[in-house]
Amino acid sequence: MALGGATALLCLTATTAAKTAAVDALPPNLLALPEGFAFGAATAAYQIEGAASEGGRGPSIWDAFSHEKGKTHNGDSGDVADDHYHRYPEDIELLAKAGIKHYRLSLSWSRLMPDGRTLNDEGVAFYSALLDLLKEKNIEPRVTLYHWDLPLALEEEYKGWLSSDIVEDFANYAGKCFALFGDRVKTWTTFNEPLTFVGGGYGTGVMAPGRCSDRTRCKEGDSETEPLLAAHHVLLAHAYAAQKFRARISDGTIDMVNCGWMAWPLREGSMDDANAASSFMEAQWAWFIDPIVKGDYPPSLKARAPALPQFTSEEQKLLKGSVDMLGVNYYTSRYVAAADAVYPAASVGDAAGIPALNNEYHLATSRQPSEGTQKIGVVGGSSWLYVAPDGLTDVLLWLKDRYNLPMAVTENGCDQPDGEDEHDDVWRIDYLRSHIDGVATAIQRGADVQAYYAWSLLDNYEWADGYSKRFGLV
Ligand code: PNW
Repeated sequence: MALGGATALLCLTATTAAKTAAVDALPPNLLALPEGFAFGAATAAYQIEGAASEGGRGPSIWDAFSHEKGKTHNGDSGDVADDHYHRYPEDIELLAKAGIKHYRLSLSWSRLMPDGRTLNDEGVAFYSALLDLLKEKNIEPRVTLYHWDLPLALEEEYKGWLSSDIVEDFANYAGKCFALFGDRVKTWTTFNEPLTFVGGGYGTGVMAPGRCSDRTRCKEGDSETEPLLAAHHVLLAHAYAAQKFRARISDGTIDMVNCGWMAWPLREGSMDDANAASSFMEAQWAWFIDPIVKGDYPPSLKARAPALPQFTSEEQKLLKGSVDMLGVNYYTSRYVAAADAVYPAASVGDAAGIPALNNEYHLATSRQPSEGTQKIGVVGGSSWLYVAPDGLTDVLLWLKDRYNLPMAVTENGCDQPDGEDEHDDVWRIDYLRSHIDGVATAIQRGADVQAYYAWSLLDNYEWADGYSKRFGLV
C-alpha cells in the first residue's frame, strides 16, 4: 500500500516514457514504510484558488501586498492563479487518476468570512462541494486553517497578528470551520509555517503584510520586536483553537505545521559550531514547537532574546500538549558556524526567524574538510533550496528526540532550475525519491512518521516570487 502511494506520486510527475524508470528507481528501503503510510500532495488556498473577488470573498493581506508596486516578481498576484475555484473538479481528478489518496489543502479565511467574522454562504458552499467531491473520490483531506492569508479587514482594524485581538477572532474562525466541516475533515492544522510568515511578514518584510525596520523597503515595522509579538499571538491563537477543537471533535487530530532547515555544525569537531547549530535548530523549530508541546519557549531563546513576550501560567497550561502530532515542512539544510568564525563562504545568518539572533550565526552551503570542498547539495530553482535529503532524516530524528510525537511530512518538494529537462521531470523525481528515502531511513531509526505530502500538486503562485518558480507535480 505504501509502495503504491509513492509510485503514484512519482508517476504523476513523469510522462509515460519516464514512468517505468520512476517505478524502477524506487529506493529499496521504501519497503520499510509502515502499512497505512499516507502519500499525498499539498496546495494552499491563495496559491491556487484565484477568483479573488468572486463568490463573496473579501480581500486578504496577500491581495493587498501583491498589488502593491514592487512587492512581487513581475507584480504577480493570486487574482487568477490556477483558477482552482472554478476548476477544482479537474484538479481533484488529477489526484484521483494518479491514485493519490491524500490531499493537503488550506481554507481561505476571507472567502469564508470576508470581514474576518461574518460567514459567507458562498464560501461555505465552495469548500463543502470540494470536500464532498474528495469524499466521493475516496481522497482523504488534511485541512490547514491559516496558510498566510489573513482577512485584510483585521489587518486594517487592529494590525492583525500584532494585536492580541486576533486570538479570539482566529479561535472563532477555527471553531466555525470545525463545526462546518468537521464531519468530513478529521485531520486539522491550525497554522502553516509561522516561522516563514512571521519572519517574512515582520522581519524581512518580503511577505504580507510587509513590515520591517528598513525604511527603504517597508513603510512601517520593527524587525527586532514585531516578529516576536506576532509569533506570540499565533501561538495563543493556536492554543485557543485547539481547545475548541477538542471540545467538539473526538475522532480527529489537531496539529501545527512548522518548518526549518537541518543545521549541521560547519566545522566538524568544533564545540562552538555544534552549539551554534543546536541553538539555530531551537530558534527555528523549538521557537514554535516547545510552547505547543512543553508549554513554554525554549530556555535558550528566553536567555538570548529578552524581548520575547511571556506566557501567563494559564496560557502555558492551555499551550502544553495542544497538538496531537507535528506537521513538518522540509526543503533544505545548512552548515552553521559560531558568529565569530572566520570562514570562507559563510555569511551572517538571516534565517533564524528572530532577527535579533541573526548575528549569532554564520550560515554556509559548503564546508572545507581536509579532502576538499563539500557542498551541501546542488541548488534548485530557488536560490535558497539546496538539495539535502539527509537533512530530512536528521530533522525528523531531532524532532523525535526532543518531542517524541507522531509526525507527518506535510510539505517537501523542489522547483527545478531553468533549463532542466521538464519533459520527463527527472530532476523532481530524483528530489522526491531521495527525500522519501530519507523519511524511510528516519522511520527505520525510530521516528514515528505517518505521512508524506509532496509540495505541490500544481505549479502555483509562489508568493513574492510570483509565477517564476514551479514546484508542481503538474
Ligand atoms: C513553503 N525556506 O514556504 C510554503 O508553505 C509554501 O506555501 C511554499 O510555496 C513552499 O514552501 C515553497 O517555497 C517555504 O527558506 C518558504 O526554507 C521558504 C522556505 C521553506 C518553505
